Amino acid sequence: MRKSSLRRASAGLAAATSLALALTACGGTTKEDVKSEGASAATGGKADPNAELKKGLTVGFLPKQVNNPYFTSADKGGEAALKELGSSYKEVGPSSATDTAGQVSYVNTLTQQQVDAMAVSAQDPGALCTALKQAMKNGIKVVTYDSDTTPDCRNAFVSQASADDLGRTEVQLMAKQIGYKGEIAILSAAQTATNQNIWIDIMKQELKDPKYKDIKLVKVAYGDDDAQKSFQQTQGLLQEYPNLKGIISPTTVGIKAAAQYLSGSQYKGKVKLTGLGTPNDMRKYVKNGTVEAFELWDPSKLGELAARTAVALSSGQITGKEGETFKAGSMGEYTIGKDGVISLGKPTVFDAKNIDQFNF
Ligand code: RAM
Repeated sequence: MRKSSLRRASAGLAAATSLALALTACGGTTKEDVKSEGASAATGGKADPNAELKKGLTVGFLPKQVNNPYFTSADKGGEAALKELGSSYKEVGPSSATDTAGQVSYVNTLTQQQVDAMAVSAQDPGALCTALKQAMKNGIKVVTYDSDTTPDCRNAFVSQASADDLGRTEVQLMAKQIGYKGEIAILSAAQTATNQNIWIDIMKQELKDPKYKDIKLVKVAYGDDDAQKSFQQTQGLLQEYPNLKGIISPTTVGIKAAAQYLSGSQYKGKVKLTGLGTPNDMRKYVKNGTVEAFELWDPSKLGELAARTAVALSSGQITGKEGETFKAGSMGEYTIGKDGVISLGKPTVFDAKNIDQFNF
């Protein structure tokens, strides 16, 4: 763990400890409740697949970053599902994707407000753990979505697509576009982001296949899901590596900023760009020849599935154990996989042929 993360984590620990004392002292939760909830927090006891879905619950959404259109779309999907299910939605969260301490205090706020469940996209795999465990001890169900913590810090993780699929397909898309030859770079989000870091690890594994022997990954840069920083990092990559053939940006903020930079530069159409973006952000860059193909899932479906998972957990239909199944309304039936992971499905690849069929 980096020093700053350590500092933040211990600040989080202190906050969560005093919160626990405050909660037990004010009588809302007794020590016995805390103990028994704590023992079953990770597994949540026994699932009853026939349990009725509860109404009147409150589910708090805590994205990595509130002013990111990707999360606006994801959380709207959560809000609509909760409305349909007769429960309430609220959203809190930091405006910067590198404000881990802020995320910790939002977890504590939701715990203090005694929400029934929270859906969290983690900026850092470990930093939120103490606060999330405290929430679970207080009977709150914790679902991570988009970006996970370690499995012991939540009941279930709603994943956008398998990390393996995402990491490998991004390399495959890039390799095709550059004819399996040349230097490439990655423009990521925050250096601590769980989701991006897993995808990057898988990209590196995929690149070990002999068919990519003429491709060289020269650098991983971090734009922190900040448009301006991502734009500058793209510019920096091209200055530092004049032979660069392509950039993979596994973040909606990064790919948009990189497309904007390339589109107005001499590199337009020559330096290839792929990764994860929304069709609405990328449409103009596909149409003007800056970008050939990129991919994503539907963020609103991810938010919807996170909300439905939170309600199923709070109703006791599932506990987060591998093999449990539940019906996610019109989305159909989902089965919980290894380590409590629920996968939304396969990503969609967008290009000039299909991009106009999508509006998100
Ligand atoms: C950004 C965020 C988010 C990621 C998408 C692809 O909006 O980093 O976590 O899933 O990109």
